[in-house]
Amino acid sequence: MKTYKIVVTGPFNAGKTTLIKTLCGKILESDRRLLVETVKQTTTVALDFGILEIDGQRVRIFGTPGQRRFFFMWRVLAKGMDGYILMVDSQDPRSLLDAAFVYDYFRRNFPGVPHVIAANKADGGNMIPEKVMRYSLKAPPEIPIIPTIALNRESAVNLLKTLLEMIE
Ligand SMILES: Nc1nc2c(ncn2[C@@H]2O[C@H](COP(=O)(O)OP(=O)(O)O)[C@@H](O)[C@H]2O)c(=O)[nH]1
Ligand SMILES: [Mg+2]
Repeated sequence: MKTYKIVVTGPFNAGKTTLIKTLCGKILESDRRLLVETVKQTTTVALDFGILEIDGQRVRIFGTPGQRRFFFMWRVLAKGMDGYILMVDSQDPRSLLDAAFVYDYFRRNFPGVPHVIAANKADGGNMIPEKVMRYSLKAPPEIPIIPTIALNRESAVNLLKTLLEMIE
């Protein structure tokens, strides 16, 4: 059986842990309580890990921590990856700068690795327009920006399948 290593990255609160839970069901997670109360009470500090089978292929998924102070983990997790997903909260324009920082890091350090951008929380009313997202992230035209609902299995699977097709 063919096995893929996929990394899910992006800023704090974008929906990375949610996506991996939706795809894999049970996952190993490392969320810890935040010392300060923000939009959510816990955050991923080391990694998320889940595994699933899709169309006869095995996919191992690693989620990175979002906060910059844990960014030394990014390189560790990215080693040997076949592709990655950049998760962006399409309802939160303030997170675009952080998303651009993460994306820039990945493109610089892992050039040529296939990837897609998930415009997550597409179930909300006020999505950042695709053009604005592409411009802010400096995403090349050939990189798909896919409206995604990480809470929804069909949407999550569609996102992953799009990426796997780019790898083959
Ligand atoms: N409405 C909506 N909320 C989402 C979606 N995906 C994630 N969330 C919520 O966004 C918050 C952050 O998700 P989480 O997976 O912890 O983000 P992470 O920091 O990137 O791992 C949580 O409250 C999720 O329930 C989505 O597709 N739609
Ligand atoms: Mg997380």
